[in-house]
Amino acid sequence: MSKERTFIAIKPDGVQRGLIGEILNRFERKGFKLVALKQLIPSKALAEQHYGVHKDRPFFGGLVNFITSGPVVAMVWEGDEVISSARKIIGSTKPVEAEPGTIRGDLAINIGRNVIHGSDSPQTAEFEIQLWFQSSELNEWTPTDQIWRVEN
Ligand code: IDP
Ligand code: MG
Repeated sequence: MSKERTFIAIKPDGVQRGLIGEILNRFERKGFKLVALKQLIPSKALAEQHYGVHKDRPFFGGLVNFITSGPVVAMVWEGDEVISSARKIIGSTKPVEAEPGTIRGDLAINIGRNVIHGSDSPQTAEFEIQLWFQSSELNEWTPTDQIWRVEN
């Protein structure tokens, strides 16, 4: 087991549809620890850096317009293997392929409006966390019930 941090963002469609609580609940209930949380309307520069890996794809312009169109809820979650675990909780990129029980499987229809982002690797997580957050925004804390979630 390795303790990791991952970057998770509720996209503007998730915020507009009133799904913030529903989505936060799934990570909190699982047992992961929230270490940073803020709402912001991303700048074009931030969105272009975040999705830089997709800059040559035909959907890039539309994706940047969409992600900058309204508030995003940006978060960092911590826990054992949280990066891959969060991707499972989120489900496949295409909602039609996302299993029921996953966020996208339960809450989304269209690939361009798939409500949530999650880092896909340790390298991506590190890049995205420093892109979206100052280190002073990441809180070091120990939940009082931590002993009931992990072997110490
Ligand atoms: P991910 O969000 O599951 O990691 P990526 O392949 O990294 O998926 O794509 C990033 C985001 O770009 C997707 O979540 C989706 O919103 C958007 N996207 C990916 N492929 C398409 C497409 O074919 N059409 C429209 N949007 C797309
Ligand atoms: Mg991705």
